Amino acid sequence: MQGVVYKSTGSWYTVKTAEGSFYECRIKGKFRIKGIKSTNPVSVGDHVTFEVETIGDETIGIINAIADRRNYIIRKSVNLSKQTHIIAANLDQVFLMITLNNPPTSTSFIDRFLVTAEAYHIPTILLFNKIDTYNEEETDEIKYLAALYRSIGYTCIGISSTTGKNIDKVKELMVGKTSMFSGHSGVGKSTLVNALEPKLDLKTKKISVQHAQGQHTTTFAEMYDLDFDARIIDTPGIKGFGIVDMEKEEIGNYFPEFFALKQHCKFNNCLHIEEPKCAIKEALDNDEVAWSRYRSYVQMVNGEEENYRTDIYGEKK
Ligand SMILES: Nc1nc2c(ncn2[C@@H]2O[C@H](COP(=O)(O)OP(=O)(O)O)[C@@H](O)[C@H]2O)c(=O)[nH]1
Ligand SMILES: [Mg+2]
Ligand SMILES: [Zn+2]
Repeated sequence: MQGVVYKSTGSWYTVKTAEGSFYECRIKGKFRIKGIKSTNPVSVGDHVTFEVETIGDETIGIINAIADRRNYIIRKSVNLSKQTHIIAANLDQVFLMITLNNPPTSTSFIDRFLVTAEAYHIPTILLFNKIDTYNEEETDEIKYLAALYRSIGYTCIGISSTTGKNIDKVKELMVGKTSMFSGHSGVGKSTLVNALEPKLDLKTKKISVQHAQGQHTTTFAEMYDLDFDARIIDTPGIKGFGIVDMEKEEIGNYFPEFFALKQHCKFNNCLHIEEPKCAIKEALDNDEVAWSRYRSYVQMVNGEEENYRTDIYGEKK
């Protein structure tokens, strides 16, 4: 039989078939997936093949194959440096929720997130939440940001999860797809999901599983069906995609507006920092590339952490 993994607790996997039945499954033997050293071979969102076995009056599934992943997101395992934990697979899109204040979301955080999403090949939509709370100046700042990210090619929507403003637009984008909501704690992810489907009443509780060694706890993702033909993956306690290892030279490729220009740089290995005749720096001087974006880029190339808030023009605040 075939199905999609909706939940995993490390040793058991809940798999839903196309007919809509759920099976509790285990894995047969040890899986090795090419190129990934992962603590969990199967993750939420995986398409798997399994055989049904009946032991006594208990029916369980034995997973024997995983389909190739369209994409996946990982984070480093807490204890083992080289190992990674696959959080979720086969996402159609991620919604990054942003608020100006309560809590503040910096452009540096947004850009880091977008770069990682580009690297993982996951389309991102920016949701500027809590628009019911902003004064005129703050509304202008949101409009500026939305225009900036739209010009790069990202869909941006101003919403209010509490008043319901533009929630229908979010719904429309979700139909037929598997989505994930990300953003800092407090931006309104749970409130939005509850607004999308009140009866789901998303379990905000953490699904924590204590590992056998008792060294640390791990939180697992879970997939939910919404009644307008949409699925969401909830990742308790994980605000973004975690870390991804990237070569310096690679980072610029994940800034779409830089990538579009880089063929015009004099040097084809241009890092857009010190090099002469750099198309990105020229565009920056002509206000065709945003300073905040360039600043985020330089921070990433230099391996700096996002540790202070910048305003929309990239000035320290
Ligand atoms: N005014 C206003 N408050 C909101 C909105 N969305 C969420 N909140 C509030 O922000 C707080 C955090 O929301 P929550 O959904 O728990 O955030 P999460 O941590 O991202 O899941 C709660 O007090 C919500 O009521 C909004 O659009 N407008
Ligand atoms: Mg929440
Ligand atoms: Zn350049």
